[in-house]
Amino acid sequence: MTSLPPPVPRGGRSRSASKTPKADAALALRFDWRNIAYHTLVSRALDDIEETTNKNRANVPREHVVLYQFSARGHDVAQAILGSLITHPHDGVSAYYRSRPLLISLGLTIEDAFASPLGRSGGFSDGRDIGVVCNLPNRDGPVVMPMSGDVGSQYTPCAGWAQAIRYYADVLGDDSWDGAIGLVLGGEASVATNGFWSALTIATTLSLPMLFYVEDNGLGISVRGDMQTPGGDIARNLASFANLLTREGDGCDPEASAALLAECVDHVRSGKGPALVRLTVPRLCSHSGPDNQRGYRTDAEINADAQRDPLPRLRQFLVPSRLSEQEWAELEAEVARDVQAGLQAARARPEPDPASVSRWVYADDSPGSPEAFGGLSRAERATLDGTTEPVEGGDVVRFAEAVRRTLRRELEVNKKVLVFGEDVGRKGGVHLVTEGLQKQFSDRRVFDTSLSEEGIIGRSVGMAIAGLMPVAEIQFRKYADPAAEQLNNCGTLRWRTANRFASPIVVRMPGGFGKDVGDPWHSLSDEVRFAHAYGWQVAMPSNAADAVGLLRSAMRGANPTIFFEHRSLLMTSDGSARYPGDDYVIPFGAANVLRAGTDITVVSWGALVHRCAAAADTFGNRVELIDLRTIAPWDRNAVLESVRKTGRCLIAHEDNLTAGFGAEIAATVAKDAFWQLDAPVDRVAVEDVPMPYHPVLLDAVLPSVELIAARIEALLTA
Ligand SMILES: Cc1ncc(C[n+]2csc(CCOP(=O)(O)OP(=O)(O)O)c2C)c(N)n1
Repeated sequence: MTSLPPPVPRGGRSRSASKTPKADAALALRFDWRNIAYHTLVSRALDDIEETTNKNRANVPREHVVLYQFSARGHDVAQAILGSLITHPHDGVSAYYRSRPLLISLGLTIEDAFASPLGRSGGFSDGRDIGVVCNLPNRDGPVVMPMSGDVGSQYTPCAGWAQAIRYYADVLGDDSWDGAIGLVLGGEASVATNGFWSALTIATTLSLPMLFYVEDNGLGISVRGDMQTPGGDIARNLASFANLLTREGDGCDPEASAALLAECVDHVRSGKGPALVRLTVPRLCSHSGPDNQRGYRTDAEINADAQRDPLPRLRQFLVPSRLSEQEWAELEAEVARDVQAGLQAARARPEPDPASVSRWVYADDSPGSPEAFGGLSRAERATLDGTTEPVEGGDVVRFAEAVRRTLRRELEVNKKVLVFGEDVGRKGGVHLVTEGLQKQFSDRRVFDTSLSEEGIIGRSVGMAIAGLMPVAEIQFRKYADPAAEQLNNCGTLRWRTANRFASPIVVRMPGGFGKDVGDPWHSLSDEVRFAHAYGWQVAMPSNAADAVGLLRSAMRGANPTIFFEHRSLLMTSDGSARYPGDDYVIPFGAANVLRAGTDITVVSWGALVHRCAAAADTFGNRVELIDLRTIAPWDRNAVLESVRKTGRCLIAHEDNLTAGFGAEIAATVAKDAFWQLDAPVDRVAVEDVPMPYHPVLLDAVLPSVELIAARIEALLTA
């Protein structure tokens, strides 16, 4: 994106909101304080009950035990105030384990709030995730994206949501998104994480509508805040950050918190750019159920924090000037009734069904199966039907051209597609695969990103949850390392929310050896890592036609996909093929039998397929060569059927031998085709050495045509 609004002037020191009597009156009218008090009291009651029935207590029946408890005591009042400002139907929230008061104020039912920590069926995870790691899919109001257990990982998906707001409003012309914001919550320790800085860079460079809400209780489990940022005050430290409004104050003072939060939310909603607000709050509890605070907090410190409890201050602020004593008493009675009813309903829910535990790792589009929040809807996908029949007589294209044409076509037919990554926009990618696309589709749809892979993938997740189809490029396979956390969380997102949410994204990732060159950074393959991760589809096309079909399938699909672009195929004409057409699709998990043979099955994928084909040439029609095309899912049937016929199997890949994907195939063949085998299953692969630079070293580690042929020969004569 190039056309940013003018930067907010550097703000100098952050400050608290200044108040005038007029502002006070407007503020008083703006907040429904009874509601805020109700949500706070509900949150307190939940914490009270959970803390007194946790697993350390005797004589509580097992089925009434919260296995892992996180209290929000002390953080609750400010969150309830914040929640009352999150009112736009397209507001998107990314939160963490201490954010339950906010969720309650956004519509989380008391029953669900209880049932999930109790591990009961239904609710936001169907017993799969820690109770307070929650979410709130909401088609008519603010959405809380699925939380994650790893601190800091909440930030970049929120930046993605905020960028999606701008995309819907500015590019798709949907004015129902005008004025929406992304809100992210984090503790003060989370400001030390990569995710925080990555999101801050994205939000400030793109001037996104994003509010960072830092609740500073001074402790990250036991570590003090001045270890997370010098002096312990992130708002002060960021006061001179360009394009960022910073504010801070006392989160125990309801009136001051309300004024600060209203100012920040208004700033962000009005399109002036991101804001960060830091509120100090006490942690009136241990870090979590298993923590007893011994060793890092003295009784005096615990007592001093107890004096700062914001709940009595809220009562004092409201009674008698805004609520009478009697109204407060009625409110407490109402909360007690509602909480008891919610508790009973939660306890009456059955335990989750063990038979369902493996459901929802991937999308289930069978008729009647519920639709998740996120990704293209089924109806949208139905308008993008493709064909598995290639067109006749397409021109011969190189691998890179095939990918480019597919991206171009999908950008044309689906306005929700965005293509981005480092250098992807103006330059057209360091491999030039996206060359010309920005010119054709604008810098809002095809764009460069900041240099943060965590930011690229986390942002993609937030965009996908908001209903877009992000196609992210990781410049080289090795540079997916900094994004590992976001990639892993993306893959499990559907499963851990029991299909309430999904984030189908496509990650294009060049890797593997190049034409006569290699090195440990640009030539990593290591695809097995993604096959091992949950929830991902992994495509490893060996040629241009398969690249078209698989990439289109991924971009019209409902599951996140790693799309591997082999460097040697990008750099040579090895993978050239006839262009199979603008609507060509290949389903995942369908191998291609490249040549039929009688005596041995050779299984491969990616660029090594071409070396296997050359090796097979020496053996006439004795070799059956299978190009797997995708390793997650992989076509077991095609491999087993072939091996049962030939009686021999060699697997060839570029990834490490040890625990490479060949080991998975070998184990499957050894078990399920054992009685048909005439020789041991063999593998040829790189022998657990990083890719070297000099061509003679590269040749020494990569399986050569000659080596593959020798191993085929050995098996045939075994
Ligand atoms: C990436 C990661 N590292 C470590 C942890 C373990 N951990 C859980 S909470 C926490 C402290 C977080 O403190 P803060 O962000 O201030 O939030 P608070 O708990 O105080 O609300 C740590 C270290 C984690 N969950 N994720």
